[in-house]
Amino acid sequence: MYNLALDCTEIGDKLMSNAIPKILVTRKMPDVVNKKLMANFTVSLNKSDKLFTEVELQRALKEADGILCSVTERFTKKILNITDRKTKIIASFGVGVDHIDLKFAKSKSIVVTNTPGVLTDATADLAIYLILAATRKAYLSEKKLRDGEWTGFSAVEDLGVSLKGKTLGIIGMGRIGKATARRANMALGMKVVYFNRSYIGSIDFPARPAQSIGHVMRESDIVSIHLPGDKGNHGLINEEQISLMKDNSFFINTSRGEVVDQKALIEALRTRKIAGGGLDVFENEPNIPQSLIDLDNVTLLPHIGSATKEVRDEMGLLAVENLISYFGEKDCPSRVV
Ligand code: 8YV
Repeated sequence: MYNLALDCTEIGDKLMSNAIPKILVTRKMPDVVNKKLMANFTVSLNKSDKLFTEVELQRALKEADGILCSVTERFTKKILNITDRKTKIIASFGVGVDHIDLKFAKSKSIVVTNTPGVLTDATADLAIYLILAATRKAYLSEKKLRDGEWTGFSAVEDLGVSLKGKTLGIIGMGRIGKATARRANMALGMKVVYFNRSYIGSIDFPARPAQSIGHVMRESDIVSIHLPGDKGNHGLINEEQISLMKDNSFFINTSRGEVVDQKALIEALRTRKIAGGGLDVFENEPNIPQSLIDLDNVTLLPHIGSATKEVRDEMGLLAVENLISYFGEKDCPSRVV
């Protein structure tokens, strides 16, 4: 029987059959997801939601046929490279798979799946929220009110900037980049300029491609980052790129903290080189430098891009669908490698 160090092992309906694959779930999941898992597999849940140590992750790889993980579990080469590994599939809860060494997983024939599509709208909604929060000085204004420093209406203090007619620069015009741009254009009346490494054919709203990231940085009133967190993208938005931004412009990131030189960004915000920002992702989460916390011209959120009840259910169900397909010897709906 399943015997992991965690405090909860739950066994699905079909425990007694040896043929039922064993799935280990690294984080607490929505009820509907647990139910579907237990109807199909022998399941080990993590009810306390305690993070796995490296040793526990390796033990999981030795004991489970499949693992349902989240962004908090780092499947590095070191972790994956064990001789007696049983796990054949890692179904990740989320679209970004930068926490898994895909190249190594592939070389060991470990299948990796993700959950694209279902979180696009929620993440784009949050990018728009951050654009509005940054440009309307939401954090500063709310802080003033809560600190009892609001003395009443002023026609001239703490003014933000209007979005209509301003240019939103999208870096990474994938699903979420497009959904953010569409909202900005159609709902807020913004112009859109974007950079994407590969050619984007069909865009059903006005959007102008730029030649390079630098062009987007230069031309935009608001820059919004939608790049995958692959190693090749780490630090791509560096000091030089940030220095190209317009004075009084704003910086938004809902993708991965690692794609931005966080120190350079903090400096640009601190010196008011740029007017403000909105960040849902950070380098080395959940550690946030005090120098960023101290700034009042940036809204900071704890990686909640996909955090709605509906979307988290859908993400989990898609992860389970991937597992069911894999063990049913069918094509997984969203296989990465
Ligand atoms: C998830 C995300 O919440 O999907 C992603 O890549 O960053 C988030 O929306 C996270 O990955 C949970 O594992």
